[in-house]
Amino acid sequence: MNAITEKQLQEAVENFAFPEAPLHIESYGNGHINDTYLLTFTANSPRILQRMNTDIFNQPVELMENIMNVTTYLRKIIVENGGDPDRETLTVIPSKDGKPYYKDSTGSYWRAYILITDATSYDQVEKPEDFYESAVSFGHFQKMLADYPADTLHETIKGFHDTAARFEVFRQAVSKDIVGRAKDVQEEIQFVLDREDVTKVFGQLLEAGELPLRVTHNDTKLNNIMIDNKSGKGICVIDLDTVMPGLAMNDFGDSIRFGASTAAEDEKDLNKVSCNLELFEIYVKGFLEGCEGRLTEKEIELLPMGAKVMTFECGMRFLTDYLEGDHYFKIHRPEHNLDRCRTQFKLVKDMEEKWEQMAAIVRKYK
Ligand code: ADP
Ligand code: GN1
Ligand code: MG
Repeated sequence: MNAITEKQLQEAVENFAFPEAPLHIESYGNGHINDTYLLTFTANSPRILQRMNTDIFNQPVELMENIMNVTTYLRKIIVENGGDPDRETLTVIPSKDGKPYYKDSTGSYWRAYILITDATSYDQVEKPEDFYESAVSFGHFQKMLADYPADTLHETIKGFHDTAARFEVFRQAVSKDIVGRAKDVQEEIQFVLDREDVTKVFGQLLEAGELPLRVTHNDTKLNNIMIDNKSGKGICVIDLDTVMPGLAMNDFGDSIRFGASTAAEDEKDLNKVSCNLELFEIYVKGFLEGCEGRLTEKEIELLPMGAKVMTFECGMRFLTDYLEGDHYFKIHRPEHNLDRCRTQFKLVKDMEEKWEQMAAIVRKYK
């Protein structure tokens, strides 16, 4: 995506139905995909403004239709349960012409949300309790959407967690080698090639009818959940761009790859990176509680595989992006995607070594 100009940002701000002109606008959060701003006002509560990444989400109108439908559905359940829908799900602020997005004069798409205040989105686990709460919330999110009409959802990114298809894209990136980086990352490339079988596990089970497709979040990293500052509870699941039919194990697994790691996703010192089994166990417990008994025995048994597949897939995606010249994930230094890829592969290796222990932990909660 092009850099956002001041004029473009102003145009977007002026075209949403905000109660007054913002006092202050700043870049916000650590997401890898959208351009996020925090807007503060004199007499009103803050708002989030985002330029959507249409290189990645190339059907922004359909995407916003998904978000409107899913949040309307969730609001109803939250109200029935006596909750506060403005804090417990995303609230879309319409544009001045009544749409859930604004298309600016350069063709960029924008959207705005109520900011969930007095809550934090964490980039790393600071307290195990927060990780537990995130697990309950992501499990509960899936449970709340269990009866959502999945066939009405647009597929916002085709084959988002089709790991085998992503493996083919990776192979292409290696063979094209458009920025000439392949020679420097042979070890990482070999790491992927050695594990082709990992990319096929879920696809084969799905085809054999052994796994249910559910409405899942598909991007369950810790910073996509707001933890209430006072109660410590997981208050709101955010970043709903990839809510689509998917696999329960992948939602579990993506949380593990990010939150059960002992280091940041982009840590350069790999000695610091491992999968913390205490955090793994905490997440298993919380996620299964949140799902309220809805997962099948097979799904539960495959939770460790979800962790491995999602970590492997993410590492492979970072490496693919590095080989393709860093066009997908936002980077903040030249080798950022390579550093991220290496932490993921270190985690995969660590999970391979801890495989029996991970399986034994899951068996305790079956
Ligand atoms: P990306 O797809 O780039 O990750 P997100 O929608 O996750 O975009 O937003 C990036 C970050 O902005 C989040 O991790 C969170 O910190 C913050 N954020 C986004 N929406 C809200 C919201 N409604 N309330 C509070 N914080 C938010
Ligand atoms: C992206 O949007 P964000 O930053 O929450 C990505 C995820 C990756 C993650 C890696 C739409 O998540 O799939 O797992 O980065 N989202 C998309 O940190 O590709
Ligand atoms: Mg996000």
